[in-house]
Amino acid sequence: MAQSPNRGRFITLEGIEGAGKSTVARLVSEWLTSRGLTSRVTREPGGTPLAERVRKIVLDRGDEAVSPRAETLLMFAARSIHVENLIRPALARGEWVICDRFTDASRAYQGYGRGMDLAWIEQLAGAVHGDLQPDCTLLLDLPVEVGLERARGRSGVAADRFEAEAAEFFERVRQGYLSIARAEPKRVHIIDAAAALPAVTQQVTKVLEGL
Ligand code: Z5A
Repeated sequence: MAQSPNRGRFITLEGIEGAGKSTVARLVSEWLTSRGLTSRVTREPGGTPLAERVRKIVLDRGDEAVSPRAETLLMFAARSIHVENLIRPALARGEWVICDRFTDASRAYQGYGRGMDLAWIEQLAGAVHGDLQPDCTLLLDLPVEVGLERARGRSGVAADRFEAEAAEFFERVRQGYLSIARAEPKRVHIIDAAAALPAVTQQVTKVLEGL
């Protein structure tokens, strides 16, 4: 996307389940507000009413199988709606967009986790948002068992198709995320998310100040 001087910044949050993305999204939004910047917190899959309907289709555990290929396509269908109807318009208005997961999640979960061809995922990314990339990605990294324990500590919500996966799956996803971070160190900042919240906040703030 040709960057107009007034365009907002696009920040994405990534990590395995229970890494603290929603918590950090709120923190980033408050930090931006305290500096007089308007921000918009959103998530994937979802973020708009129509994309949230696709989210339900792809996450719900139904009787009918969803192949890794179909899962990947549904993630990008939801992303296409989200990019066109929410992300691009908000950035054009000068708002900062804080997105809980974006295409790195497709690379990590569908690519490294499910074994889908990474080159094919890049083709889909190019078709859906070729000229729009995150300005900054915070990768909340922590051991799988810590993330799963945190996530499962939340009561009252039935496990979705991902939450029902085994620890080995999340380990592949975590290693995938770390490979992405090694390949793009300028964009992807690794945050030690196993640390207590004040220490996480400190790491995140340091990255934001550098933007
Ligand atoms: N998915 C995909 O496969 N491909 C794609 O392209 C996309 C997504 C976009 C839904 O994502 C699923 O979609 C996801 C991958 C797939 N499945 N999985 N796994 P989601 O982001 O909606 O769901 P999630 O990853 O399960 O999010 P989450 O469990 O809500 O985690 P979180 O937002 O990272 O964590 P949190 O809610 O902020 O924190 C979890 C708990 O830990 C909570 O009680 C906090 O108070 C606590 N917490 C947070 N930080 C700390 C620290 N530092 N110390 C102690 N406790 C903490």
